[in-house]
Amino acid sequence: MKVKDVRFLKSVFSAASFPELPYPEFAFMGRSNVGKSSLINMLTGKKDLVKTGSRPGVTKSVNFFIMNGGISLVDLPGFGYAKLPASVRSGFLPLIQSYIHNRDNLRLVFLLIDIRRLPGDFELEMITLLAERNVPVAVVATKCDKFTRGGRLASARAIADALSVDVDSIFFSSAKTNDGRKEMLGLIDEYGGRKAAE
Ligand SMILES: Nc1nc2c(ncn2[C@@H]2O[C@H](COP(=O)(O)OP(=O)(O)OP(=O)(O)O)[C@@H](O)[C@H]2O)c(=O)[nH]1
Ligand SMILES: [Mg+2]
Repeated sequence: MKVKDVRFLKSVFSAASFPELPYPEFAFMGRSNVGKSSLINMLTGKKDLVKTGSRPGVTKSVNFFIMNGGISLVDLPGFGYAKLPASVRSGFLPLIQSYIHNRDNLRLVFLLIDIRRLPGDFELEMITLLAERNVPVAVVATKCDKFTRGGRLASARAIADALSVDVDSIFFSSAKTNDGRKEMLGLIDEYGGRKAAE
């Protein structure tokens, strides 16, 4: 898929304000600081489309973008960060949960995990919730530029074991080197993006 254009649609802070859209939707989910916003910038080829930052908790709302006039991309706030107080850490969880429950056009969720970390309760809970809603999940190991090829594979194996998924199903991404861009855009195509944007 070629990204022809992408535009910001709306930022919302509650489920009541989610826009009704006729497009297939793809969401980016994961802990704070895993690189959700950076990945959207990388996939769309627009460096400054979404605000990113070195401190966790940059994205505080659910942000909707329209790609190629017919695909909706959604940047979600992050969940958890060990260094933040528990109240802040879990504050976005209800919003993320209501997002999953309210989007009938949600075709696929990219669940991002920092390649240097192991998934925990949050990721397992999201996988369960998404399975209950029959929403496919693509697990993405982000920031793969931090490792050599061998290191990547070892980490992907550990992530796959923790989530009980096949290691070959894990995508690698880097917002620095554009690794994974083609594969992830291909997945968006496959899950309804191409038809939508024609
Ligand atoms: N080396 C490297 N750094 C990355 C990559 N992706 C993101 N980062 C850095 O990680 C930090 C967090 O990136 P964001 O894209 O803001 O992360 P986020 O998941 O949207 O974070 P929240 O909005 O706080 O939940 C920033 O300092 C980015 O520059 C990557 O692929 N490689
Ligand atoms: Mg963000």
